[in-house]
Amino acid sequence: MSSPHSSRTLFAVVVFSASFALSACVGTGPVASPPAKGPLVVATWPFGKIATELSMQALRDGRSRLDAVETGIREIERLSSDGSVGLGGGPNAAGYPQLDACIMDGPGHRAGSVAGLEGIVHPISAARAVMEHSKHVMLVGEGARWFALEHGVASVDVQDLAAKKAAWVARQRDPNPDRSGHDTVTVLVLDAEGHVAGGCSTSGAGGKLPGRVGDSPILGAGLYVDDEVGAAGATGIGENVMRYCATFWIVELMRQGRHPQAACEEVLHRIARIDPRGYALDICFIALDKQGRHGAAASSHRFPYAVTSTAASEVLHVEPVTRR
Ligand code: SD4
Repeated sequence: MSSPHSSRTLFAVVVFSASFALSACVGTGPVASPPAKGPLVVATWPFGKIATELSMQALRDGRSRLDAVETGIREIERLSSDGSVGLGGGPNAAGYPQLDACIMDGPGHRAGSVAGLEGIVHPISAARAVMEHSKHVMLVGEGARWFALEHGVASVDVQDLAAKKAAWVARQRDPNPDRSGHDTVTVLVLDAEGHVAGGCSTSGAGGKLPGRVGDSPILGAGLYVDDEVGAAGATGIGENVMRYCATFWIVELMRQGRHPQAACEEVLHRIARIDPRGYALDICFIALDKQGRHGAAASSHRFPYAVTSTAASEVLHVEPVTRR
């Protein structure tokens, strides 16, 4: 026969379980993904599915998680698929692309990053070269291009860019620069051994000033990887990400036990609480943890992201977070 104490306990367990199930279902995003074993690859946007599938194939072929990250992102850079990543991406205000990218590996906490890169076909490979062949983490502009060329990363001629910039200045700069065409491919990889890595590549915000650097090549802003916890990546208006060290924050919430989905949502709410723009931030996050769980969140619009496991490859969607 159960004692009053044990029936109270049972009641508490039932109420707790019911409210947990409810909270898992009522959110704006999909029901939080259950734990799964790696390998797992997650990427931003529908075009990210091309990257996640190539990354998974690289892992299946026995290649490293860094090869997986680089292979997936290189293909998006090659395709310049939505006019936003790679040399075919959105130009800056003066009419030419300046590209940002970074790569980070969980084991060893190693990273490489390039920003304001001109005329380099695969910025992600340049970032990897910085990580693997220099003592540094980040190179920018002319030095980054020089380093990429030294390491054999494919390039195009940039001699006309100075003239483009001069013409833009002579036009007294465009009063209404084209702000369209900003997107980023961010790829997060959990390999079969349970290690994480990630990378991102972008042409940055449409209509940006020459020399503007966004969140994507900044560790802890556009990308962060921690081999004890997992990884997180961002896309959207970089200024609204980098002022909050958003991906570092997401990873730290996961370290405290949050599911990747909950961590992404929480950081959005916390940024919206602080920021004068509230939820009008135009930012999105993806995250995965070492247990093979993933999630995403978006501030202001529906956000599709790609997930490829050994069992399935799909584009999932999250609705913008419900304001609180
Ligand atoms: C940037 N975060 O440079 C990038 C652009 C982007 O969707 O991801 N847009 O601000």
